Amino acid sequence: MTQNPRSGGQILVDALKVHGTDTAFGVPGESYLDVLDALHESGIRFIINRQEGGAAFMADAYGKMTGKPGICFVTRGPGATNASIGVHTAFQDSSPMILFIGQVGSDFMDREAFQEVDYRRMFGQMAKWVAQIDRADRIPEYIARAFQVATSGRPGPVVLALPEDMLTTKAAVADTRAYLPTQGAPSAPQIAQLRQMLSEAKRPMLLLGGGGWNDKACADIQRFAEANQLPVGCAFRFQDLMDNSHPNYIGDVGIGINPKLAARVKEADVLIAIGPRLGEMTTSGYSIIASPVPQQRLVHIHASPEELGSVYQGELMIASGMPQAAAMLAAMEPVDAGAWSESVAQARAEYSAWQQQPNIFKDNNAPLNLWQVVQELKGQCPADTIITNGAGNYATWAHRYWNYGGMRTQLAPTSGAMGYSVPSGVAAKIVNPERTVVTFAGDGEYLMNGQELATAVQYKAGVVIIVFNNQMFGTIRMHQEREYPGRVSGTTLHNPDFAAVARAFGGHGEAVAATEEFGPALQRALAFTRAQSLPAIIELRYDGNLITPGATLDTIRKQAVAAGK
Ligand SMILES: Cc1ncc(C[n+]2csc(CCOP(=O)(O)OP(=O)(O)O)c2C)c(N)n1
Ligand SMILES: [Mg+2]
Repeated sequence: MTQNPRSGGQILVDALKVHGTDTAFGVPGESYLDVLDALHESGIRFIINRQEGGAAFMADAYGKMTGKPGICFVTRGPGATNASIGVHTAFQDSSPMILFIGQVGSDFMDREAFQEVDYRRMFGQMAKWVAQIDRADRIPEYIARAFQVATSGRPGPVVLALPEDMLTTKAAVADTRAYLPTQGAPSAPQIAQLRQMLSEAKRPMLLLGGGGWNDKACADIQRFAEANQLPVGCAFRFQDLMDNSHPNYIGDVGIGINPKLAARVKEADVLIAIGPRLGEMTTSGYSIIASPVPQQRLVHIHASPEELGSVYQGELMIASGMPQAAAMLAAMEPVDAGAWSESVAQARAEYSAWQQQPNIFKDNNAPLNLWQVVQELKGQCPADTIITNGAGNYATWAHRYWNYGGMRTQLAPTSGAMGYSVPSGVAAKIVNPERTVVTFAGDGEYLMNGQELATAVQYKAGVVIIVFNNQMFGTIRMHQEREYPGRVSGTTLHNPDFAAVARAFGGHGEAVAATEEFGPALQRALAFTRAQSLPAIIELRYDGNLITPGATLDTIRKQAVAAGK
């Protein structure tokens, strides 16, 4: 097939269209003007962000929601360094993503020219693949490979640098075919072995997590759990892989885990982990599952053969995509679940008890009860509401007390990156304009990417943002009181009026300081976001002493002093 000569930028945008790209995120730069020109009238929606960190987080969220690579364009040096937090998050979260970076021209390269960075070295450990496209006639090949790598096996980020002169060079080159993500699948003998192990179990448990899931895979796993009456836990920040209202769902295996659930994981005789890496947060610091040889008979199913056996020596390790494994497990002949079927209801009751009002509110008579706030959200928001958050103690109120409605109702960084909440919330609303999206943000966390409120207004993303204002970097303060009681250092914040900030950006803003004010404020915020397709902030002003559901700062400090700290 002969092709008319096209510029590098045009070849690149045409390639994106071949692979089904409908949306891209980014911040412009003079380094990739030819791509910007090709995007003009391309049919691809280019969401312009206010900071590259926000753009890269949005691309990560897009990848999580759609399974297609989130596309992000940034400029060299400063743009790329800003975007790096999103690349790291996409790597840790196993989200498909492609970051394109405008690079200095080949005529100036390797002189540390203006804003020049060698991205292969910079992103070496953070991305699945980093490359620079030096010839316009090879763009289709590189783009096809980028999509292939980002989505195959364990999904993750790819970084491609685009030298400026390469983008303006014309080449006559044909487009490729659309990419075809490839995944492994369990073999029949592996499923037979899994079934055999399950049939020998007395206290089996299923643990779901990781990237690469879709609706069908979640539905298949639910059928497998039902047929074998298995209790199901979800790994840290993958709590939406099973509808939390399902009778077999027994809680999230993450930070601040229900001790009864931790005991169940620890004492399981056969643990079937489907998808999670079994990282530090999911294993309570490698304690509830021992490394390298777990005490449980571990079946570990993961998309990447490199992951399997690297931290945990499973008795059975299967390299498989999630849809492939889930389909085969759904079709597996069920085992006799007589030995454990009664314990599922018991585990579920423990989960329900864990979601009841914590004592700190009963004991403190706090004017603003954060547990009640979540109950109010449950009352007013639909079950398929998407909840987003970043890092900080405030996230506990979502993780522990909200019931996630299934795939994909949670967007939260397993990388623990602050600043994820607002961009992911805005991206969720852009991708799903018909869904309700509620973002949980800390007062520290909000201001790491709160500028993306402007993006929400520009693209009419009616997300409701709840800012938990405790006037501190609370998580760090909590650790501080535990290790250095009473010596507050570097964790106090003086904040703006967040509700006024929202109004200044063109949204709706209210501050709430008492429990009974929250319900009506939420009603107004939801009505505003739905009617106007614009964002709203509800700022919660509350007593910073209420640092976690389990303990106040005062208690933590007293315990530390008593322990001789
Ligand atoms: C980008 C980034 N910087 C720093 C940290 C370390 N860190 C974790 S939680 C936290 C404080 C979060 O404060 P805030 O958002 O106000 O939430 P709170 O804990 O007060 O509820 C910090 C500084 C991080 N996880 N990510
Ligand atoms: Mg805070």
